[in-house]
Formats: sequence, C-alpha cells, structure tokens
Amino acid sequence: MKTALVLNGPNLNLLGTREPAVYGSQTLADVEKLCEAACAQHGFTLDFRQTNHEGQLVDWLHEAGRAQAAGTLAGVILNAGAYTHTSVALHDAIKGTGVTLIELHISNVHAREAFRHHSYISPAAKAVMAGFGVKGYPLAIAALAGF
Ligand code: CA2
Repeated sequence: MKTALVLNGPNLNLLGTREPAVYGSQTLADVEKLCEAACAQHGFTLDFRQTNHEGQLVDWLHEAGRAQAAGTLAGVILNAGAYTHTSVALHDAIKGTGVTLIELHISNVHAREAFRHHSYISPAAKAVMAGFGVKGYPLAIAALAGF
C-alpha cells in the first residue's frame, strides 16, 4: 500500500482557533481525520505532519523524493502556509527531488491580499488547489489516486 504524505507548514497548528471566516472552524486534528477517511477510501496509508520550520519541510521533501523513488509514496500534498509566498528553498526541494506534489491552500489565496497571489511552489507542483476549505485535503487525496 502506498503512502500519501500530507505536509502542513507554519501556523497551521493554529487552525480552528482563530480566523474562522477565512479558514473555517475545524482543527488540524479534524483535517487529519478527513485525510484518514480519504486514504482508507483510496487505498493509501496516511502520513500527516505539521511544522513551523522551513528547513524541516525541505528535509521532509527530500525524504519524500527517496520514498517515491523506492515506490512506496503516491505523492505529497503540501500546504506550505506563508512559505508558499517566500520560499525559493521549497521550490528547489520540489524540483530537486522530482516528487509528485499537489500544492494546497484552504483559502482562495487569489481573492486575498496581493502578497498571497504569488507562489514559489506552483511552478514546481503537478497541480494546485485553493479555496475548497479543509475539504480540499480529501479532494487532493482523491486526485493523487487518479494520477
Ligand atoms: O489558505 C491557506 O491554506 C494558506 O496556505 C494558509 C496560510 C497563509 O499564509 C497562506 O497565504 C494561505 C496561513 C496559515 C495560518 O493559519 C491560521 C489558521 C488559524 C489561525 C491563524 C492562522
């Protein structure tokens, strides 16, 4: 059984505690449960992680690249949070590993502040999802199953 790796970046541990109009009221633990159910449906094992540190995300992407090369990983769903808009290092890690990756945002970043309109992740991603709320996570897992 292949693994779906779901990586969450900075401040996503605060989900459900503030800004419910933007991000909804579900917590990251609730999101993990949604992902568990989607993985059970699509025959994946779930590996669900969150970090507030850019270098940790880079290390996890390298690990994902090795797992994909070994045939044990279906792909990565990455909500890089604010690093989406700043991180050349994440862009390079995705390109450098060749990992199959879906960029995901809970909110529609294009309907928000101008500084959220640019993504360093998008040019390196296989697909991009934004604005589906936390339901985007199970949708992205279903999409991984279709690749
Ligand atoms: O819409 C998304 O998923 C974002 O990736 C979330 C990031 C934001 O910087 C991106 O522009 C879009 C922010 C995550 C922080 O989430 C919080 C949730 C509740 C309370 C405080 C922060």
